[in-house]
Amino acid sequence: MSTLLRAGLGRDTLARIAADARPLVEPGALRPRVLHLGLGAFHRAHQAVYTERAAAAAGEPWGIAVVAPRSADTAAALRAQDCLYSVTERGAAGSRTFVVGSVVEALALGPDAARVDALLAEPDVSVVTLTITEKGHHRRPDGTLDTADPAIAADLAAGPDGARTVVGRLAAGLAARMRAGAAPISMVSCDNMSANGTALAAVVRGFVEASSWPDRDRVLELLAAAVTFPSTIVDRIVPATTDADREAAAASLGVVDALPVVGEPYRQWVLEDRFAGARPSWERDGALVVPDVAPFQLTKLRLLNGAHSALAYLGLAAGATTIADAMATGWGETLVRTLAAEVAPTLPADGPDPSAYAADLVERFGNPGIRHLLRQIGSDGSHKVPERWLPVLRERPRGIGQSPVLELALAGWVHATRPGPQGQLFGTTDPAADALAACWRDREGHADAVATVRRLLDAIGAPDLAATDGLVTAVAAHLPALSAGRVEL
Ligand code: CS2
Repeated sequence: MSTLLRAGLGRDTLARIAADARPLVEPGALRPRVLHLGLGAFHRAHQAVYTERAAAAAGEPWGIAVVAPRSADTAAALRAQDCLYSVTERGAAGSRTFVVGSVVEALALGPDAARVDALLAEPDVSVVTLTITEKGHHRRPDGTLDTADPAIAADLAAGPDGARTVVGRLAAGLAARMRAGAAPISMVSCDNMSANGTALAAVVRGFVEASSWPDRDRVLELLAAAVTFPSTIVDRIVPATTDADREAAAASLGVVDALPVVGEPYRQWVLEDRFAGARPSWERDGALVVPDVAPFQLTKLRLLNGAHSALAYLGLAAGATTIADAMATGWGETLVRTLAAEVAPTLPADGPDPSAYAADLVERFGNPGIRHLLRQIGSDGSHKVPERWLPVLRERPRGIGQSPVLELALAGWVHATRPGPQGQLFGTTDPAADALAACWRDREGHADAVATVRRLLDAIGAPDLAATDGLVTAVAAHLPALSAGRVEL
């Protein structure tokens, strides 16, 4: 049946869906007790699933109010479906589609600012989760809030009611909650950054410090006493949804879902045990709540995300389109395994075993049901590369050829920042694209490979690595082969 003839997903059409594909909770019985910022596919396939299952297992009414930082359209589309949407898990053994019912309210940060503030002030809301991406933090390379960033500067100038960034809105909303003496609250970062809780705390506190609020010192004290920022590791491969995914979800459900998500069957969530108040019992759905997440966090960032970025830039240079394509080349699997061996000495000894982790990655990245575009992973490199590769390069010996896999990967990124006909080469996007493009020319308009590599490293906050002769020489030496589409591992 064509999608034109099918009814849309909503509470009144749930009965048409197979019983084992319906939500595990009764959406009408839930209250918004978690506020989530960042309405992307990842949240819908990850935290929202854990929260639904935790609520169902515990019989507690944990609903989520989701906030789209930019796209009012996504929030409206979700509202049009009574906040219901489907997840399709695709693995080697086939696929399964089911509807998730934990989202109870969908808002857009700009138009719905007053409602977001009201939720932040609500004592019953004791958890905020966030997937706002690395760039959504507006950090300087040293981790402090970039008050010169135009969006942050505008929020600081606008005052508490006018904040449009997540960081500004959160700072203002938390300040109001604290002033009103409402209950403590936990801010749970779910972005791919090391010590992500600490990173989020730094920018929220930084916003309050930079504000002109007369009571800002008092607000800072109250935040320190009543707001916690646990670090977490989230993991699930969830590519951007395509039209084909929408068709497949409709065919499976029998109703049209405008916002389906597709992901691998695997998922993991490790949370630091530092909560200020009540939270869903996510561990009832397999989440791990541990005293220290660092061993898991560094392993995941440096091995999974690090390998993802390396496959993205090298794969694009070699003409591949998806992660599975890159894995099917002669070098893909070797890259994942040798990168893990290179990174292993920089990982905490009490984390997962790096070579076993790499073996799992080979299988996950090769999943034939998942079309994860290299262009998507390669975007925002100026924010991802400093998290995924640069700390490893700093911790390893610095001589030429000392980190051969990361030198090659870095050359892949350098190559991808080259200005192309539409922005960056290969169509990757980056908020720093113009600054990166400018690194390809010196003041006289000449391009010298070693100098370009130095300027690019400088531009992403790594002057120390830019000054490391062995590294920049090795990276520059890979560029001619990459320009010819060859990955020489
Ligand atoms: C990816 C991640 O887009 C990217 O940069 O590396 O989104 C990755 O798929 C997830 O972190 C997997 O958990």
